[in-house]
Amino acid sequence: MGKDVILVTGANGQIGGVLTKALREAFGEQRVIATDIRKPEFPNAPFEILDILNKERLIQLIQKYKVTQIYHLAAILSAKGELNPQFAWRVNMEGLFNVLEASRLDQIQKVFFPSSIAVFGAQTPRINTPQDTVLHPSTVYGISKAAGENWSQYYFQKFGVDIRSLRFPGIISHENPPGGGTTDYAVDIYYAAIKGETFTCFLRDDTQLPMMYLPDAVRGTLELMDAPADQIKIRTAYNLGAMSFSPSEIYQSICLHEPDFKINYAPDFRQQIADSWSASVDDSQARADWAWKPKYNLPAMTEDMLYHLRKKQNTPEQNFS
Ligand code: NAD
Ligand code: AKB
Repeated sequence: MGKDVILVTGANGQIGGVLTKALREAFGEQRVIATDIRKPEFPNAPFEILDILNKERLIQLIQKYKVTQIYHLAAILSAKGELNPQFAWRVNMEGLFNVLEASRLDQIQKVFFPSSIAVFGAQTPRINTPQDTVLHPSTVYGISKAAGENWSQYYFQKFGVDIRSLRFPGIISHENPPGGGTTDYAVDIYYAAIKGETFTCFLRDDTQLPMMYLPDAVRGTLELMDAPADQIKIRTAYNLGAMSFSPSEIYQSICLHEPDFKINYAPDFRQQIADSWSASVDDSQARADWAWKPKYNLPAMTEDMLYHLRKKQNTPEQNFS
């Protein structure tokens, strides 16, 4: 992997924490500069405070560390974004512009920008959503991701910035907590099961959504970024699938391990957001172009999540909440 130096924005988030670890294993600890607006709980390898709205500081860090690649994860997610739409738009769009412009000016070799199933909307075919389809998102988060996909393609076509992107489904992980999305229930439900609490789900029992276990999302990101540039045929963002399930189905998969676990349903404003998204996606283009293949289905993920959360619960120094 040569002399690449990677800067990660939003590195303390649900995906950022684990992706940064994986990048450090691949490129070397000192070659991956984690950045975020807030300090990590346990700072170790290179970390810098960076508000992505501060373009001068971004450029300063790129020059200080001689950065060659950027993984731009900092964003405000769907549910949190609806609470303050103008702020979410500013962080998501101005933040992306700062990364794109800094990448163009400083000749960054590769950029990763995660998109989301939030780009889809009520007019999008809900089952097996095609790669090329109607994008009329209903949230400010989805609008910012759809615009971001097109800006990414623009910077690739116009300026040759090698920016690559995936439409992540809802991500589930036992490590860093999720940051304010519509799919967060699918993480919270495992914590409730382990703590022996009744879980109140903010989505209806039959709400099918595309989901993915974080190890698959991290591997997919590394594989996309490692693929030869001429294999990357989609310069907006690739659909990426792994599994689809409803709250009732994830509940049943947990009950196979925790038979006394109880759930009830109290749908809130997030139901409308979920109803506007896909139930499943067609990711055949990612499979064809750079050999994408998920490893985890719902039963395998449930077994692994419960194993890791039980271990965390039994380790006193771990913050289990
Ligand atoms: P998260 O909310 O857990 O983490 C985002 C991080 O960005 C946080 O650590 C936060 O402190 C940081 N941040 C917020 N504002 C910032 C600013 N102004 N400057 C710098 N940092 C700032 O999100 P995540 O789940 O880790 O998602 C990472 C990326 O992946 C996002 O772009 C998100 O849209 C995308 N994505 C996530 C999911 C998912 O299910 N987690 C699904 C699809 C796409
Ligand atoms: C959210 O629910 O906002 C995210 C996403 C699917 O982008 N998890």
